[in-house]
Amino acid sequence: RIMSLLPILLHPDPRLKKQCVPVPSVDADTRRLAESMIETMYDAPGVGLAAPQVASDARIFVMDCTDSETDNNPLVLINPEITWVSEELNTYSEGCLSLPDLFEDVERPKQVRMSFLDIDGKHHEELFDDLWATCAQHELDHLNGVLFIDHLSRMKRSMMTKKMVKFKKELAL
Ligand code: GNR
Ligand code: NI
Repeated sequence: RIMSLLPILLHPDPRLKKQCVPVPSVDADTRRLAESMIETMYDAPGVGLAAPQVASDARIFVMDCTDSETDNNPLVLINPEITWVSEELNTYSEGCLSLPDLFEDVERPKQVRMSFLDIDGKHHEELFDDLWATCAQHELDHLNGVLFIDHLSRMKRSMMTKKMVKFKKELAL
């Protein structure tokens, strides 16, 4: 099977700020995109990857928070929606493949229920907890043009954006 690694967009990029569009039908193109996103996520490596990070505006993300390197458990979530959030909150030190090596604490509901379509177009509703819940919310944010730094103070956000502008300039040299 041919696998293709997709380049990951780096913040700041206008394509990371856009609202993504629902997938009208889960077809061969959708499956190809999801497969490439899974390969790109494992290669990075990351525990999640959202379509806008690879320059697609489809409402798709993939994640795998299993802590083993060998026993892969990728989930593909198409047109995901939050149907319930816990009152209990949880704080995680979050990172993002679009802001490499920058981490900051973000507080979010500790558990969420999400409805979504899988790669076969089948409807699911699943409860996510802890890192899975944090990751699912971080990825859903991406589909709405929101980055984890948007949950931080303006000062922290502008500091991290400045670092990324500098990093991207150095990359371009
Ligand atoms: O790899 C990732 N790790 C991570 C850690 C804490 C909270 C969220 C994440 S998601 C991130 C990959 C990514 O950028 N997904 O959009
Ligand atoms: Ni991210």
